[in-house]
Amino acid sequence: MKLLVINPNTSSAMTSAIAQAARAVAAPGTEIVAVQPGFGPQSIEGHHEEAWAAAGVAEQARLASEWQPEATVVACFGDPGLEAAREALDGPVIGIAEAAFQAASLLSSGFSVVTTMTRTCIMAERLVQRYGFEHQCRGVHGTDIAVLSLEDCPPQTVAQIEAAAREALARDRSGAIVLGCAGMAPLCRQLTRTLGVPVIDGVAVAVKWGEALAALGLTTSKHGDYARPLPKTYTGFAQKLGW
Ligand code: 2AL
Repeated sequence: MKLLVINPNTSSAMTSAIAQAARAVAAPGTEIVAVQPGFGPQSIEGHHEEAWAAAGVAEQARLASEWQPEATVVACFGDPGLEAAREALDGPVIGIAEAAFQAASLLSSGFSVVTTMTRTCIMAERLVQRYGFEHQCRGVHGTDIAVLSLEDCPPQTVAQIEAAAREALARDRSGAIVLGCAGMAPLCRQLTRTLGVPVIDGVAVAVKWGEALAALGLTTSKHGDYARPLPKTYTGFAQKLGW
């Protein structure tokens, strides 16, 4: 099967790292196709950037609607453009934040999120509320590590994330850690070893659930709001991106 991974930011180094993390967990018969928007910010650490990233995901989902991947993963922790992609695509479309919250709530009675810039914490907290995980998520913790500094992650950055996770586990009395950025995917195994608790990388979980749902023959419902967007005229640079 072909599984599309959309990195909503425009860092090609991060797209490659995410693709590698996805391939590391994918089944032998799964081909990972990794893409990024043709425009927009190199990293997503605020509302303005996230708005552009959502448009970028809509762009990539529109382009992918021509070949309809069997499953799709939106690989940024804000899940930007997730529902737009569900309208465009027939296969399951999984956002890494939603997937990670679901996995963490199956593995622990409560989890903590360790993320990048402190200013992104409110975005993660709103996602927790939107998806209904207020009772399982016991805290969202910023590290003030910039997303792009994860591309070439030095040992002191890994140590900083590990320290924040340890503090979160103690302070929140939680049993699992959710990594709050797709750029942290390559660190998951190492952190699982050193922390001794389930560490959830949403990219890995979303790939496996995309595969599982597709294998079960399950697709995105086209009954209701995830039906194809209505045909209408798009203008400006989005001219070719409508239906
Ligand atoms: C992210 C992410 O996953 N990709 C990105 O550019 N920003 N998330 C985050 N919390 O910083």
